[in-house]
Amino acid sequence: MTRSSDRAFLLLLLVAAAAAVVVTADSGFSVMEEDLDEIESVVGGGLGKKQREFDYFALSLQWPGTMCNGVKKCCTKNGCCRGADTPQVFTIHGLWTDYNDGTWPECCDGPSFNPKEVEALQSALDRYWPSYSCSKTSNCHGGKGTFWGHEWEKHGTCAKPVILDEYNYFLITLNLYFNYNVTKVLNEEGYVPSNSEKYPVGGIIAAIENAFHLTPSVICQKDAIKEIRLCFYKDFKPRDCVLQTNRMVTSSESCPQYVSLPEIKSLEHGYEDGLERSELAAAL
Ligand code: U2P
Repeated sequence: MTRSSDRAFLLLLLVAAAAAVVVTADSGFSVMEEDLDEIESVVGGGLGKKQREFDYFALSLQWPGTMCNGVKKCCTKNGCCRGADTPQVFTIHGLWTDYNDGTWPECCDGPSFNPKEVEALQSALDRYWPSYSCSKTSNCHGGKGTFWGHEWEKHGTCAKPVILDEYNYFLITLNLYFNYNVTKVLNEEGYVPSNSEKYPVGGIIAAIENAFHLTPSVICQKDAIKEIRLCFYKDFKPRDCVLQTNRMVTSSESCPQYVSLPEIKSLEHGYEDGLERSELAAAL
């Protein structure tokens, strides 16, 4: 698809998504928030246990500069390996359903991932929701499959009664992602990718708080930002993420006071064992 047809597609997507969010949020709101807490509504559990309805959404975004740091080998589906098209922005990890106590339901009752359901969103998903691995990801049924299938089955199936099907799970997630542009907010505040600068994590959190009126969760790998999570009520209004509990953010994922936002390397498909094809060609 060309850039301009891509833009037209995204515009259409946003219009459709806005409508979907309104419809879905309305139906979600036919039950009062307090009642939702009361109702031990069973959303089913692929793990064989009953799981009550979730409390809020977390949109988890990944930083490719950190995700691609340790990549040893490229393959076609790895988002790190797109050469000049390697993402230069935070990309989507998933839209998660969380409980206020820092735990979450997962693998709820629902259909397995069906790629046909999201064909209309394929171009946006490829670009903004890439996997950063060549390996297949575990699904909820004991097998392995795509990253998108993993996210839908593990988290999307638990989003009832707000999100009822796979297509809307992906559409609503893309819509939130486009409406809450973390990369733009950080860049405008001077938090730009760099392999030498360190930024105060408090400044990064404050920039997002000011822009979106929510307190995000920030996840690190050593001192590099790996993920930023934005949280939303069930009507998709912004809310603070729950204070990071041990289960949500293990000690190895918590950030130091000063963090980096590593530059994004553009690896080529032929990249293997630390040697890019272009480097290999130059060496011969
Ligand atoms: O943090 C490690 C993995 O735990 C899952 N997670 C974390 C926090 C949260 O609020 N909800 C949640 O599901 C994620 O699992 P994944 O979707 O990657 O399988 C997260 O990566």
